[in-house]
Amino acid sequence: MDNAFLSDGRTRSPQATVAAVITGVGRSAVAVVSLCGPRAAEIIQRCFGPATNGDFCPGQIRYGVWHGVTRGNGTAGAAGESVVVTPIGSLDFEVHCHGGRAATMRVLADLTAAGAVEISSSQYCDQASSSRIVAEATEVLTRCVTARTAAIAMAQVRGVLCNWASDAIVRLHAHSVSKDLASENTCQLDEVKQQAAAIHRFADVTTRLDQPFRVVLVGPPNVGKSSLLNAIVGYNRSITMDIAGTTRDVLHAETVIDGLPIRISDTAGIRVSNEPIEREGISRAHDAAGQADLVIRVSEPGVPTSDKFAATALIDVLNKADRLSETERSATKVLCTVATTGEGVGELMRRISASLIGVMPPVDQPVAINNRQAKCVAEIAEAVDAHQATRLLESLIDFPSIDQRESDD
Ligand SMILES: Nc1nc2c(ncn2[C@@H]2O[C@H](COP(=O)(O)OP(=O)(O)OP(=O)(O)O)[C@@H](O)[C@H]2O)c(=O)[nH]1
Ligand SMILES: [Mg+2]
Repeated sequence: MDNAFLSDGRTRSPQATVAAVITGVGRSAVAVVSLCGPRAAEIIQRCFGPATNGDFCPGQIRYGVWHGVTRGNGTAGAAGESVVVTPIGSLDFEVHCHGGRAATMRVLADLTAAGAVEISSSQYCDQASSSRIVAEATEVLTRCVTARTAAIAMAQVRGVLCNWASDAIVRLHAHSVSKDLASENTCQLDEVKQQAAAIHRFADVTTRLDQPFRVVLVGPPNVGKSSLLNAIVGYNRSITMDIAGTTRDVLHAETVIDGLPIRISDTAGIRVSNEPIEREGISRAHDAAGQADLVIRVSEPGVPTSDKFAATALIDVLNKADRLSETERSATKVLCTVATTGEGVGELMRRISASLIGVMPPVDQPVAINNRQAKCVAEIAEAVDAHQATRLLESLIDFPSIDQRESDD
């Protein structure tokens, strides 16, 4: 923490206590303001009234009221807001407040009024950790726009992957020093490799936590794809009309469902067509479905869904269910919706969320947050011996190697 810079580029004193908003700018339910330095505990005690008594311990979640500081002109801060404060270490705290700009800026203003120096999130990333893993996770965290993706990035900022890798190095090293423990060493290596493979299984999703999930609506013309998109996002993004072939291109809308950032795409109705523009639209619909995390295959009563899509996940929807009799409706196995009234759309959103959450790791699990980390864990999963695995783990963390540390000692 000795080489931090002030916002104007001057080097700050090594004793400075710094504050930075480390969550991304944009829609987010919760924002995180980090406070770090020798005066952090004193400043937190000045601004924050915990709901329960007792000393702060690292890793705790302390609810309470943010009452801020009385300003130099004698005015008191705004009315208290409920926040969560998490001590990370004796010198580091996180304040989790409402994600709106006013609430976040108020916390930051109180911290600086109490003596902290404000720095940008990128300056914070540069100095947050001696481990490259944590610095990379901090950088991704600044770009996450929903609470659910930020929680996974935040766990890595707190060191979940870094701790796993350090622990694996220690385990492999401890057993490699004794020849008698050769078989146990093989067990340790197998365990580390399995854990690396488990981390890599989620890499497809965890390496793009700052990107929305791709959900694509496909189906024959006129079944109500555009109407469903509008019902999901809550405004008329797409033109809807009782003419088959209304949508020609792929249209996108960004939304958040159950804390998941989602880019939902509407596509041209798929049918055999000789019309060049429509054919191009249909080809683009197939491409979009091929790259989707989730395909919603829409049909209407009497119109079969014959198309097959090689998507990771698929939800079938029967729209225009208002045209079914009660008996027909109860005999239908797929999800029924009426896009024009919103009926069934809530259930469709629940299924979208359940399907996508299924591809995400539990929040407290180590994850590879970028391609460098994903490549590294993939190689660890294939390591031929403990020596190679150790080298790869060290390059993942980017700490000096054990051999280097021993020769330094
Ligand atoms: N009765 C009824 N009509 C619907 C429903 N959903 C959509 N419609 C109507 O069906 C017509 C076609 O809807 P769109 O949303 O444009 O259908 P689409 O699948 O996007 O059509 P293309 O873009 O041509 O592929 C419009 O007139 C809508 O108002 C529904 O659930 N019930
Ligand atoms: Mg359409």
